[in-house]
Amino acid sequence: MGQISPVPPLAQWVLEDGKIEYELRKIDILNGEHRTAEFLAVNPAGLVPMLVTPDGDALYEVAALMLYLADRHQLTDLAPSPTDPDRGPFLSTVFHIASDIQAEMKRVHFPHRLALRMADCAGVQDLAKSLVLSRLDVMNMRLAKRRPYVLGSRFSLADFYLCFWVAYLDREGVCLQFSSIARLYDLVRSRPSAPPISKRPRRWQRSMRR
Ligand SMILES: N[C@@H](CCC(=O)N[C@@H](CS)C(=O)NCC(=O)O)C(=O)O
Repeated sequence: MGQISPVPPLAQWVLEDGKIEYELRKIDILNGEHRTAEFLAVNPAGLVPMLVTPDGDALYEVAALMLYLADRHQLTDLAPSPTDPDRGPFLSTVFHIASDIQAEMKRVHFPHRLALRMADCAGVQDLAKSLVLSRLDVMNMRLAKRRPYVLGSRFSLADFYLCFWVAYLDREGVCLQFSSIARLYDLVRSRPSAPPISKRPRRWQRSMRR
């Protein structure tokens, strides 16, 4: 699984953290490798990352990959088990990040996919940005109540997932506005097996200042 873009390191981090054996195959989306007949035959959605399981299933959607790996390998330090009372808040956060934060960020990066005319791109991007910020605001309020991690005193992959996107967007801009997210970010970075969250190359960053 894998390719040269930001989303794959999320699943790869779970593989590394869980010491799960895997083989990485790079798919170059800049050269359209995710649209070749060979790739589409395995994953008709044409998206990376994709994980081919030992049973031969081709899975996609990075949040699903992380949950699948954590559950299958019983990585309860990363994801509370189905009978754990923390499972509900954990799933709710992961799904919120996947569907309401990450998806909106894709619009920040690729506004032309939604705009009918080039002139509308700036408006699409501004709207997506303000939606991301309002959702980060909610996340910040939740973290202020149940702190410092998403699940209170316990780290989980939901923290890593959120911080990954904060770093990817504009870490300084987001942390200046949301103090509980800033605290979480520092904690996640200082963990002994610190996940690979870092400032993205400038060409990928988008300012998130209001
Ligand atoms: N919802 C998917 C989004 C995956 C996604 O957008 N991947 C990008 C690379 S980071 C991609 O495959 N882009 C190719 C395209 O959109 O054509 C997920 O969370 O895995």
